[in-house]
Amino acid sequence: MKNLRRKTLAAASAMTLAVGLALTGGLAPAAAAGPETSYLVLAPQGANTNQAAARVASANGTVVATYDQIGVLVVRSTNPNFATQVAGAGVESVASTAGLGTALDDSETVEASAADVASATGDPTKEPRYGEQWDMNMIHVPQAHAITTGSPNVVVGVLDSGISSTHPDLATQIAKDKSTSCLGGVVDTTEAAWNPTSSDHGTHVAGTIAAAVNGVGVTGIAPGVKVAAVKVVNNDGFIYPEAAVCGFVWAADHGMQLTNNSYFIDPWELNCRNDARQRPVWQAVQRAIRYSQSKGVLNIASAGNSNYDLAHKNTDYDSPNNLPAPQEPTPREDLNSACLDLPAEAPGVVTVAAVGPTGQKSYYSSYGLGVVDVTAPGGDTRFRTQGARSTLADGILSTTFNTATRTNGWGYKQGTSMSGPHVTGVAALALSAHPGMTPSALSSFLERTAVAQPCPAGVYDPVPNWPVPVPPATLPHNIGPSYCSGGTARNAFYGAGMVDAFNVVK
Ligand SMILES: [Ca+2]
Ligand SMILES: [Ca+2]
Repeated sequence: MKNLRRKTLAAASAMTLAVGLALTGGLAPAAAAGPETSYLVLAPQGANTNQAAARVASANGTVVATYDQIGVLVVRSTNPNFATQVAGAGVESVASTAGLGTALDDSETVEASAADVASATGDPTKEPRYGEQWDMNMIHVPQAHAITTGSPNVVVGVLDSGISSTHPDLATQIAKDKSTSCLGGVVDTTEAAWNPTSSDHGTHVAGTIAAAVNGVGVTGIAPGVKVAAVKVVNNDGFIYPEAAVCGFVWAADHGMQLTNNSYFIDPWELNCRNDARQRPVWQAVQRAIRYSQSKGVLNIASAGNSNYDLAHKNTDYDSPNNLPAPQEPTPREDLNSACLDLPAEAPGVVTVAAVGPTGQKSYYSSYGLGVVDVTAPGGDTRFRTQGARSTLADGILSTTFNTATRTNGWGYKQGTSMSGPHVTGVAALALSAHPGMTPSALSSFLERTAVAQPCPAGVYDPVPNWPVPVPPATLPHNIGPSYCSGGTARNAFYGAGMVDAFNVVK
């Protein structure tokens, strides 16, 4: 599973760190207390959390957040035996989340020069940097804006690393009263708490969805809607399950109709199917996702940047390179359906792959028949023209925030993290033009209006010998051949096709 090694390593380091802390804590001979650890405590589905809270107190835990809506408590405790002692009536399950943070797939930002300021015309194509926004032309954003730029009644939760509230292209676009940090599973609505600290990933995502048409910088897909920062990525770049739980519940309870999730928390890589300790954690996240859907939220998630077949990850083969297309690998029988990449693979979530400026699958985009629902521009800075080296301008230009110098700007990133917000922006336009659609109706509408795109024939390997013939071991983990299964109407690379901003509003 070489394609997944990087993330697995990141998660393993977090675990090592937790173990290291535990050992340090254990050195105090007289004290029974260990290091403070976060737990998710689940009450039985449908029950309130009163009984569970009482048990938490008796086991020397502190409830730091109560999610009665889904029967989940976020707890901290220094009691090394907390998980055992909290068990009992009113507690369905409990698990520590230590080591279960997943690293954000943060691609490098390449800063663009400062934007010129033009006069605000209301025409997105007159924004100073529009000439570099090939992605907006590809999904027909200017044509859509002739009909609507979106309604301020539509609020999109950006579950990410925060949004810069001082950015000239975003300051007017943020629903500040609905923005929060969810780090540690605990809501903190102060403006500083939901601004970016160590990553501008969320600022870039927010710009793609809703950067203003204001004569400065770039245009977003739906500049008439509002984005809310829901910070779930901690300062080390990890998304912990308790933050994701908090984020989904927050979005649901604050009238958001959409969330963008350009990350995934990935239990499968940690062998969750064999790990009883992890299962309650993922159950808590799944409860939160289901709850948000019940409150009318459509959640949109990126497929990942591992060039990996998500429909066959439960299979035994050393490498996709060994897979003779079109032969399909044999599924393993021990797949535990409770252990999926979340939220990308949770039922009802719109899962998004990525394409570059050619409209073909980005070299890094993960895929999977029945997993990928739609595709959208995410950039492809390597394989734009089937072998010619391309440029950084083949990434996605959006709003940035330099966390070292604390300055706002514009720059390029690429990834399914960037394609996801294109779908979210289109969904926001769709809801603006056709208010009141349920999440499932909106999801179907996005697929129905997408422009279907056939599979490339045979094995897809845009540049087999990029940039010169090199041993496979030295290639980046997400470069290599892949195989697209399925027909034109729906396939592994593009799902139902490329979302289209004009088709959803016309
Ligand atoms: Ca602008
Ligand atoms: Ca899906």
